[in-house]
Amino acid sequence: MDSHIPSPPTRRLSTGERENAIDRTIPLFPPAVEIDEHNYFDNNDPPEYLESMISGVQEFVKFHINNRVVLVTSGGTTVPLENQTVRFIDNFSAGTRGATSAEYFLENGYAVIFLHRQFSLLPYSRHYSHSTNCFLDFMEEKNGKVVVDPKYQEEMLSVLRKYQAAKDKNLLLLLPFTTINQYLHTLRALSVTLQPLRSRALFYLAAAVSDFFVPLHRIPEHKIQSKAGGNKLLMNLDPVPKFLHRLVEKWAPGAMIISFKLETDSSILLSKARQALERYSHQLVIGNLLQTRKTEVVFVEPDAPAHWIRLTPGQEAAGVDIESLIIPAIVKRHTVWIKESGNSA
Ligand code: PAZ
Repeated sequence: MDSHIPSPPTRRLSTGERENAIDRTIPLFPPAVEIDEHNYFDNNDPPEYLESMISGVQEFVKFHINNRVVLVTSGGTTVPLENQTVRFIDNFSAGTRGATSAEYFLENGYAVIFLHRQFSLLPYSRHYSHSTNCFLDFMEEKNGKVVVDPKYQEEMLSVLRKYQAAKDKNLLLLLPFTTINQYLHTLRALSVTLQPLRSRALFYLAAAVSDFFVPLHRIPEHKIQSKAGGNKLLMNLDPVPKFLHRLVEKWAPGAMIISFKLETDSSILLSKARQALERYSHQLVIGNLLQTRKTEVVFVEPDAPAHWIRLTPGQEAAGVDIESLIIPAIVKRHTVWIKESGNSA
């Protein structure tokens, strides 16, 4: 054995002790109330582009005033650690759930506002843009020109037609976010803008939203420096206010609201989903586990037993999207919601 190999550092690195991890048994933060809303939005500036983004949304809502419109949120929010951001904390989500769901909502006659993490997967282009699905692999050279490989012609034509139809009929509005602050400001402004649609508006909140953040007044302007001696970086994060109840009660009264609950421990999924439903008083929580999210989800709604939606092994092997089962089940519920509210469409 080589006696010159230095012994592993023992003091400077975290030992990863379990007692330092976030305790998942502690009760959830209380839902945000009016004062929390003021505190957050008065002290964390809106993104500069928000006004012009919202005027685009107003046009879209006017255009679809008699149609069903779904707001799909997708991808993870970031928490910047510096104002001129080099480092940030991220939330897991590739955007597959959101992008795939948006396609099935379009197929079911909805206009879609797609509020997504910038550079995450988008409806239609998702089929060809992921690193495991590079668009170049679908191309070939023929007589000095780039053409689609005949093997993929049929599939690509079908995707292209749906994409073009969504564009031509002005059915898809893409709005990006990156940080938790951009997401929250945009979500609030959007919700208010969708109010004229009343119960025809559907919120499908699939984005993975940060639970902790650094408030504006504590974010350093420049890149955090590491010092000689390898000091630890201690982070002091505030809880992100839970605005879902404000959304249900104040920002989007009358709309149907669906949130997602992601867990990794199957023994707590159902209770966490039920807890969220009771706390925020919305219409549906869709629970999913990180490990199985592409093959099973559970619907948790008021006064009903939990309802699992699962792909059969045959559907899984055939590459069926679970969203092709989720969205029709939601459309049915939304139809009832609209009828019961006395609205049409
Ligand atoms: O984007 P993706 O398909 O990789 O993941 C989707 C998901 C698991 C983030 C989504 O289904 C979800 O559960 N969103 C809510 C996450 C949360 O509990 O905050």
